[in-house]
Amino acid sequence: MTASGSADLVIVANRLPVDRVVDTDGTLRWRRSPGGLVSALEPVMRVHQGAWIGWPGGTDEELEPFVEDGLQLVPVTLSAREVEEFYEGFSNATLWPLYHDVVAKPLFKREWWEAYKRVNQRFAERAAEVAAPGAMVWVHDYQMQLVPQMLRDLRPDLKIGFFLHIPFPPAELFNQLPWRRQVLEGLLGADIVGFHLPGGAQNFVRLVRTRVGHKTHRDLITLPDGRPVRAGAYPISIDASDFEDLARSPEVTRRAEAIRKALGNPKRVLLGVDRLDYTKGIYPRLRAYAELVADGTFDVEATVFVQVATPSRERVDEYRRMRDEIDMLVGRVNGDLGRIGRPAISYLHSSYPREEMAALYRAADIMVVTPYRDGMNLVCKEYVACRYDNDGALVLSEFAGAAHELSQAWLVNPYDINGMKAAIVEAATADPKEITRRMKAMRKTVSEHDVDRWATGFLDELDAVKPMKPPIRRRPRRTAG
Ligand code: GDG
Repeated sequence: MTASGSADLVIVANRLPVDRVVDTDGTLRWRRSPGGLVSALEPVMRVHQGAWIGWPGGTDEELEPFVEDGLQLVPVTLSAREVEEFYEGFSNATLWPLYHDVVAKPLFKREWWEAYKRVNQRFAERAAEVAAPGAMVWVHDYQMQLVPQMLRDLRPDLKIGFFLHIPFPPAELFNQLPWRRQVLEGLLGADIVGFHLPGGAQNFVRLVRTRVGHKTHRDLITLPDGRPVRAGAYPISIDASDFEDLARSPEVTRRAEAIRKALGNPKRVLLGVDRLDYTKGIYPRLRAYAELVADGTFDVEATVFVQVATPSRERVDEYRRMRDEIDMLVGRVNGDLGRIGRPAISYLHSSYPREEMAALYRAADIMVVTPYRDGMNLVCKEYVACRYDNDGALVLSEFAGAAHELSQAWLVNPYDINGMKAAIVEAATADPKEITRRMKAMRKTVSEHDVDRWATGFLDELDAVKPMKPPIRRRPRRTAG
């Protein structure tokens, strides 16, 4: 058992919630990274004297723990080789495609697995050092699946929760992983293993029963020492009121108007916003739209598709290939179908401040979100939160976790190009009353189930976990003689 620290709540995530900024004079400072997870956890972090453990970006740099804006941050160093093997390799070229329906072929490399184990052990050791006796530790996402058990071995007194932000695949896919049993055993170190959807939790429980052989009953797993592990669904969300406030602000309102004007005041703006990732279904969505322009359903003088693709994982081969494919498609579509000052697709490979995102959401008549597979998808919830006028249509893939909550969207199968085309046309020609009815219902869901409810819901359940009594050690029997 490791000596304990003083944090009552420890967050373990691949990244720290700050980005390093180097000023023109060369001084280093940290800027809070935008994102729901940080703002959701910030209030509880403050109440609980929380600490956040994560990689600060960069390589081979030993940084001491530091406090930024009142948050205790504990950096974990990665070497250049570990970034390649643990992060780009095992996390993003093995687990990411495997857990997303094998949309791309997962690569299984033994040296990547070794790096994954090594880095997970380092994170677990850090958590063991900073957690107070009996503290809650919340471990996040697919990069950290071995941390729960590694941490429990070091600190059996802790309450450990795990949340997976991406889908958890069915046995038929998961079983491809050469280290499937070790990953399941790693996760079983937690008291609660959380997923976005009940289906993910069911896949996990079934795999534990069949692969590891533990007893299970519904969402409960009982380990041989009697410790229960609960698998549950905790659908993540956004800070809905914050997004709505942003969307209502005069700056964002003005910017939304300016965006439409810059686009030539078209009758209709369609929008896609995604990290440039092969799971997001950007290619089939743009193809579907291009066919609608080609067959005359939409005219480039009246309609435009704005696609924001935020740069992501640019050193992973599969991402480079996909970027080239999309560049080529957009170039061809605009070359064939665009007119001067009127591209069919306005394509932006760049990332923007949150205000600009809100302005884009405000400016768009139809939001098109068509992942092949997505754990949840926050973009569609952000769009809904920004539509305080109850206007705007959402076309949403049935394979996004969010489709389970936003059933009033125009749901599509991204593998079915004709189906997608039909849904886009339906959304574009729907009666305004119908659009309002659907948007109102989705807004109710998003405002009632916000990220704060997600975070407190999970942590309240973790807090209620009863610590296991340490096993009674029997004295060895004296043998006569
Ligand atoms: C994973 C799971 C799950 C994007 N571009 C910019 C920007 N963004 C923001 C969006 C949104 C977030 O990034 C993307 O979240 P998603 O949920 O859509 O997708 P992933 O990044 O794949 O997230 C996903 C999520 O984890 C949470 O559990 O929902 O299924 O894959 O918030 O707004 N933000 C800014 N500029 C950009 O250019 N400021």
